[in-house]
Amino acid sequence: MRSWSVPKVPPLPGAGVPPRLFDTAAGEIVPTRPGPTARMYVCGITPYDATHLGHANTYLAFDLVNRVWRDAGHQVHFTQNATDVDDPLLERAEQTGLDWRELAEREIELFRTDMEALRILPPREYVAVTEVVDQVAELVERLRDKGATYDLDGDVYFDVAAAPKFGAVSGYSEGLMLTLSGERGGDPGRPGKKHPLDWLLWRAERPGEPSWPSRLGRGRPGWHVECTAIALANLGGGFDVAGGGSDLIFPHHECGAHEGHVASGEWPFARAYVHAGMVALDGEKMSKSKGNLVFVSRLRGQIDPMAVRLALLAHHYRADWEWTADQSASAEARLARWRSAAGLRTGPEAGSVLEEVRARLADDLDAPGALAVIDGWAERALAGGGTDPGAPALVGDVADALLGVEL
Ligand code: 5CA
Ligand code: ZN
Repeated sequence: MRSWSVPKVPPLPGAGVPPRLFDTAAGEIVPTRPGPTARMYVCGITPYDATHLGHANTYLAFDLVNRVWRDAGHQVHFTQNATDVDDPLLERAEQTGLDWRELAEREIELFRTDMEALRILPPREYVAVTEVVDQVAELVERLRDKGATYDLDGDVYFDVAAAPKFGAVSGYSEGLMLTLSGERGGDPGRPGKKHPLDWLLWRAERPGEPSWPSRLGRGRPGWHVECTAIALANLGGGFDVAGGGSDLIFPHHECGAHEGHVASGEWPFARAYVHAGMVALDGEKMSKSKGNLVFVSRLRGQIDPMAVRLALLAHHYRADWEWTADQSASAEARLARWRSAAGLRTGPEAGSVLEEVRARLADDLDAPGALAVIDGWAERALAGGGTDPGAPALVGDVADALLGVEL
């Protein structure tokens, strides 16, 4: 489906280096080593409610990866899905009396507007699951042909015994996996399964639920396999980064990795699994199901979207943190300082600002460190220091190209 518009990215002198990133599977910060084209898959929204700050924080993290790769001279092939058919969406549609398709379409459109306002670089392919049900069914058939699945009352399950490296992405204990599977859309207690951690690949048609014809019978895709199918079809196996929030480590990225492994024979399915921290409100993870949300669309009606971006960048992407209203005010104040400084006729030399911001971001996306570099320059500039006439414009370009903050 339609992606969203591409923000301008000003060119910068010289080139940066590909970022080092914390890979959940490795349990440490590792270099990314993309080819001429870096390949990234980032899990998209389930469009049953508006984009909240937690979503924005996650997409912003991967936008930084995108920008840093580009600055290092790479093309970036970035793909994202939208889970436009899934239980929570169907439930919300039922509750609100809306058609599930209309609900999904409306929220996806609002998401596009939010991403544009935040200057998030769009994916090359933005794929709704309902557009590719055939591809997903074909992948499930491929897994079945490899002997990795079994049938349970018409539903198709992945047999965890067919995944010799199960656990390699999350590193979680079986006990934790069982708990999380129950909390995050799995069905560890369903009678008849061979193993509680086996997961659903294809859900046979139920009365009143949407379904599509396939050689597996009428039904709809299970959650994890949608992303595996979309990533494989667009990026191929062995892509550079699979991304999302840390709530996707298990079961979503774990299960997807083994589907990809069995289907393609390639391991690892993604070279790095990168996860953003959780944003909370009032002590609890912001989530559509809990309803403790700060919507991006509402906040950007109150403050400049670039201040929203700065408020998020003030936290390291891997940190779990809590949103408080005072963060709006400090982000606005920072934006005003940066704009004043970047509007001066002269300023202190800024070549070092470029190099230091590059170094901070290449080091596992240290955005707070990068902000501090620009803060320091702005303070010196506003104090009247510096006679370089090119410096204010260069700092403006650094903020825009690398941090996505247009001054
Ligand atoms: N459609 C699936 C992925 S295939 C999904 O998880 N959708 S979602 O709408 O629930 O979340 C979209 C993205 O935002 C995911 O990467 C998720 O990890 C992230 N996310 C959700 N809640 C938060 C939060 N409170 N803080 C940070 N990131 C979050
Ligand atoms: Zn996903």
